[in-house]
Amino acid sequence: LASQLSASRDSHARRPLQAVAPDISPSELLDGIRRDVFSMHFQPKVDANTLRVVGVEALARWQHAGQSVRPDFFIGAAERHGLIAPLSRMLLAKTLNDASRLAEAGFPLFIAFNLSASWLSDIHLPEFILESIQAVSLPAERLILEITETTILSDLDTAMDVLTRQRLKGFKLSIDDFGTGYSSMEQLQRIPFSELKLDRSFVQGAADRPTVRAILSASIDMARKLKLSTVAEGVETQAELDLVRGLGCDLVQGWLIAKAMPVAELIDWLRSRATQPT
Ligand code: G
Ligand code: G
Ligand code: MN
Repeated sequence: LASQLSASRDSHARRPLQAVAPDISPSELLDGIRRDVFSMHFQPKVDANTLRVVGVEALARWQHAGQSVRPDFFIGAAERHGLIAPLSRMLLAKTLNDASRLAEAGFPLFIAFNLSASWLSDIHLPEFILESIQAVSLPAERLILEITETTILSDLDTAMDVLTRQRLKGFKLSIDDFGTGYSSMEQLQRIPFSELKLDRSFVQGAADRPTVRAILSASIDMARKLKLSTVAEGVETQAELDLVRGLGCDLVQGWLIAKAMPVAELIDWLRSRATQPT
């Protein structure tokens, strides 16, 4: 496992990686949970115009040999081995714990957590999440649940039931990786989302491909009409920022602003940003 993890650590090919990723066995996962090798990193989401930080997305990491391995490996493996619930419960607890630290440090930001497809089919999930946030006194409206477009489509009925109850409890719902799943708005509008995250392949492709730009532009317009706030993912350059800002995108997230980082580093980053002139 050690060599497999380090061999693919630097790969950026997210989806192809999943297909070739070596499987992680149930006992390796359980052992990882027991030894507490997982932690959360946080990537800022900023206002596209003012660059003010409004929230963060929690991204799971496996601390391994001094490196942090991205979740492509272990999330998929946990789903296949029926271990997504214990893993996700632990990741949510860590996220909420770090969210408390952030709030105590004076940064009551929106916290986005990625919900796995297989955890979503648990009908007790809305109650569980509510109890979890109440335990750390986080207001429900501060939690955003990101669900990938493909997840929603794979079981629209269950997704609709569980997600609607989550929305009723006050959490915000976000459509993640929009543009990759061929869903129709007719399907998506049946679920009470408040945010649409434009997949980074569209954001990055829009600069030099007019057809991609047209899709991006149409998606942003449609989102606005549906009163969804929009987030451009994977913004790496000033040109990409200018482009999505020009198209009317509300928020941006990407390496141009910051990579995901542990909560202590995030607090330092937020503090140094607060004292800088803009
Ligand atoms: O940095 P990045 O490699 O972190 O994330 C890769 C993918 O893994 C993202 O698409 C993200 O949705 C997913 N992911 C990251 N953290 C989590 C998590 O805590 N739970 C789930 N289910 N997916 C996650
Ligand atoms: O959940 P989601 O699919 O949105 O996961 C975000 C993923 O995108 C994470 O793997 C994160 O590390 C990655 N990411 C975030 N910002 C950038 C960026 O600017 N460029 C690239 N290539 N990847 C990014
Ligand atoms: Mn996400």
